[in-house]
Amino acid sequence: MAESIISTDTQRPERLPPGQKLTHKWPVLHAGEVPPFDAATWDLFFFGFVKQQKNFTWKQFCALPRVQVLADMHCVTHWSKLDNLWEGVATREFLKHVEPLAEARFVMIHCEYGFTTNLPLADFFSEDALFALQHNGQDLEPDHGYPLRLVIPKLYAWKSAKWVRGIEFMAEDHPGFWESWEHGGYHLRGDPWVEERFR
Ligand SMILES: Nc1nc2c(c(=O)[nH]1)N[C@H]1C(S)=C(S)[C@@H](COP(=O)(O)O)O[C@H]1N2
Ligand SMILES: [Mo]
Repeated sequence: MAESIISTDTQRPERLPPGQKLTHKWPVLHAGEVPPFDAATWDLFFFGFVKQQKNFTWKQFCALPRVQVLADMHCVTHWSKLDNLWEGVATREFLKHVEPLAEARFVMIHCEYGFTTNLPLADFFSEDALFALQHNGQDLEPDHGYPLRLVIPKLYAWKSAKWVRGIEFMAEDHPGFWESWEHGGYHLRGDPWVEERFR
């Protein structure tokens, strides 16, 4: 049985962060094309400021213990989708396999076709953060990140990177795709409760 985790934001009396509206549909939002998936060549690579870099094949990733996380999703474009049940592998699980160096304070998430997003290390290893394979009992749709996306419930949804392939541990913070000035200058952290929308 997968361990069950409830994201603490789902227990707030007011579920909607300031400036957000409820949606019951699930909008699709990303830059560029939906990538293909090939289980034979797919891998998930942990590198940068770690004691030893580590690579997981699809088979190795699928053998890891699972968690289920109930969480809300808040997009910076003002929609929120509540009560998502994600299933996958907790980011914390990887602390058993990868040892970040003392200097590591941020991560850069690397995805198919070069999409990136940056996060503080503490947010990446938040107790409700996971690499999700499923949403509400179904494998992710290609549009929503199949086979694997990151889910960081406590931050705006652009940090929940779809089609994730690599985690780079960094000593200093660097802007990812949406955080760069060319693509909108989104906030380096992105806490929806204090409207960290832009930097
Ligand atoms: N690889 C990738 N992941 C991404 C994005 C992207 O452009 N590329 N956009 C982000 C944004 S802006 C949002 S709001 C969420 C939306 O997830 P959804 O399409 O599953 O609703 O995905 C995030 N993950
Ligand atoms: Mo977004």
